[in-house]
Amino acid sequence: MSKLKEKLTQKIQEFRPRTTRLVKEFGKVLIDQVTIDQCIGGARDIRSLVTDISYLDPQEGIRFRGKTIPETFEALPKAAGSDYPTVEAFWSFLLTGDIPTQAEVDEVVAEFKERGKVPAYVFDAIRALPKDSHPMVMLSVGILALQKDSEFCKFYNSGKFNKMTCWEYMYEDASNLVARIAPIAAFIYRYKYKNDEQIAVDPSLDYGANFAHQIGQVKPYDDVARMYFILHSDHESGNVSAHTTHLVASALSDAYYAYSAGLNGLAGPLHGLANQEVLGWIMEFQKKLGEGVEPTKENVTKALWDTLNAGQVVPGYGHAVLRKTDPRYTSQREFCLKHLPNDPLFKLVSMIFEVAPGVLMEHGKAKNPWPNVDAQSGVIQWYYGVREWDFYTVLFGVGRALGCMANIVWDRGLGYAIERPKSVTTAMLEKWAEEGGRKF
Ligand code: HAX
Repeated sequence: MSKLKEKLTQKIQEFRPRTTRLVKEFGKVLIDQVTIDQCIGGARDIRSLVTDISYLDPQEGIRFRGKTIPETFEALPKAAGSDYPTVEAFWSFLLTGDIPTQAEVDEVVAEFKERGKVPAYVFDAIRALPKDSHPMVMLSVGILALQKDSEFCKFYNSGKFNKMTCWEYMYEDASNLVARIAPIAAFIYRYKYKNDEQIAVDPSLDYGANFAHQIGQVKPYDDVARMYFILHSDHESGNVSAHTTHLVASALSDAYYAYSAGLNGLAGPLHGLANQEVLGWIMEFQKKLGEGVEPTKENVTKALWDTLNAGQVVPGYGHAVLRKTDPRYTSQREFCLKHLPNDPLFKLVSMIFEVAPGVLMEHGKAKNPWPNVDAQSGVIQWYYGVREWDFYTVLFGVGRALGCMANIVWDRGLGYAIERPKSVTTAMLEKWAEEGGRKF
């Protein structure tokens, strides 16, 4: 057994009594109430999911295992010659909550090279799709194709299924999925946009550097990949991709079924596709502006109002939980200030950042007028030559796999139940509205 799995076994065993005690001794303690607008309005803010892997504070933003983004980057061992930690170090941290030693990271790096070998039938399945399929379809199909080799599924069908140990098989699938999703994404990139001229894995490289290599990028894109995958990994459990993955896995579907479904949710324009929408919005804006015309605060303001007046959302702005600038936006902005401060697209995105919150406040609908992670991410990709912006959500999907997979391993480790909230009818809501609330 790998050291990481050994450590995880110990962590899960130590943790279990906490969950068991809460259910047994305090199961009926009230922690929230549900109102009609929450019921109709997307279950917003209802406290009904549990995760210890990340927590999203509306004012502060995300913490991974209790650490802010800068603290996470600071604490984890860095890739050789890099400012950023390896994805492997972060994976170990998300799973266990412990900062791994360099030796522990090296072991995961070596393990991922074995796990990361993608079976040929996955590529065949992707190649069987029309080439103008969206790359998120290709990614979702690629992940689903892996299901055939699910260890969890084999264990379930073995007749020896056991609720206490099934997490170990979920861990195998989750680790394989994380290790394989980046090479699958790289394959899709080269297949769809680079004449199917594939670049072989370089076994001397870590996860992020190998992804850069396989899509045909050079330094410092290795750091872009590491930063990008880590920043997009997890945003507690209520967002569509994480929640879908958790929900599907709660039926004891394996990691491949669950994450393929999660990716389909990520592909929505109100969620992960927003990064593609941001670039699309900017390109449309520049086209309308005409060649040689400089963006100004005035014409950016007008473009934002045009979008809002057309009944559309401003992509990259607003959030269901956050009520301030997303620290994932800030982290990417800091990268831009260091590496591409004079890039015209970065300057335009910075100008939108100056103007959009005021416009959204005046518009008066969005509860959070500040930028989210997607407002900044495309600029970096564009700068380094990854200009096929319909691919950007695939990059998000690679990163999000880390959080979703760590979560479903723990879900099985702690024996979380199949998810099944209760629905009501509109007539019931109307009755309770008349009566001033439901009588318990
Ligand atoms: N532009 C225009 N209107 C906006 C808006 C924006 N950026 N953000 C919210 N609103 C509107 C909503 O559409 C809603 O209008 P209606 O009452 O007419 O339905 C109203 O303001 C209240 O919405 P809210 O409570 O502030 O926000 P929600 O929790 O309902 O939605 C969203 C959160 C992120 C979906 C929303 O802010 C949005 O559509 N933003 C633009 C798309 C985007 O950037 N999505 C990515 C979010 C981050 C993420 O998940 N990344 O993956």
